Amino acid sequence: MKSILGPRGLCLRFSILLLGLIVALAGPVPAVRAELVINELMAAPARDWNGDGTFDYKNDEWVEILNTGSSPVDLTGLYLKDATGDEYHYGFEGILEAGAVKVVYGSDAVAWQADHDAGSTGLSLNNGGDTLELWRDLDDPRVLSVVDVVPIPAHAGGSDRAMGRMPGTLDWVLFDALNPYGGDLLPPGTGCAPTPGGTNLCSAVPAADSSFGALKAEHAADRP
Ligand SMILES: [Ca+2]
Ligand SMILES: [Ca+2]
Ligand SMILES: [Ca+2]
Repeated sequence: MKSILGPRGLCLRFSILLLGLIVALAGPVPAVRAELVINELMAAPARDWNGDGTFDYKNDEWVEILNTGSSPVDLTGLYLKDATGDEYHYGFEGILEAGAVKVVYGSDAVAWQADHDAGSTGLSLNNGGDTLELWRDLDDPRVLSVVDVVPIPAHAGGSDRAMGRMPGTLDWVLFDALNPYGGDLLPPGTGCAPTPGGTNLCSAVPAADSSFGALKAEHAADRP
């Protein structure tokens, strides 16, 4: 009897069986996860952080992201915004290598906004408290997701005080060498120096629980 699949159909069926066998023998394919996080930020600069020779409260704000994963990440389609409004303040591009950080200054955001007819507010980090959000927004309505969100409490908005993740644990602390914080709110002070564009460095021992969950809960309790 002639096969209804024909020679090409039989060949295709054999190929599918062979592929299935190979996949079964190889086991599950390991997922490569992009682990991007907001790593450090400064809401209230009081000096020339972007190195353009002048201090400006807007241009010298900065935000740093970190690739905690084990493979490079394409940053296309990633955006920063704060708690106010729906407008993105900055759109990333380029590749971020595994373990690498990328810093965005307020002046970078102003330049991006000028190129995209998106105002001129810069990063717009409120010194009195804010929320910074990292979004993935590809031109596909199915691919819109929040990648990381960090509440910025008012005490983290002190002049030249950065807020960032401890190396290793990724818990939130203050990098407050330039303006030490002596209170007991989260994130706690460490006396360590801000590191815009560089890996966070700090050997201080932070408060027992400066995890994101604790920070978020404490910040929520501050709100009316
Ligand atoms: Ca600010
Ligand atoms: Ca400057
Ligand atoms: Ca840093």
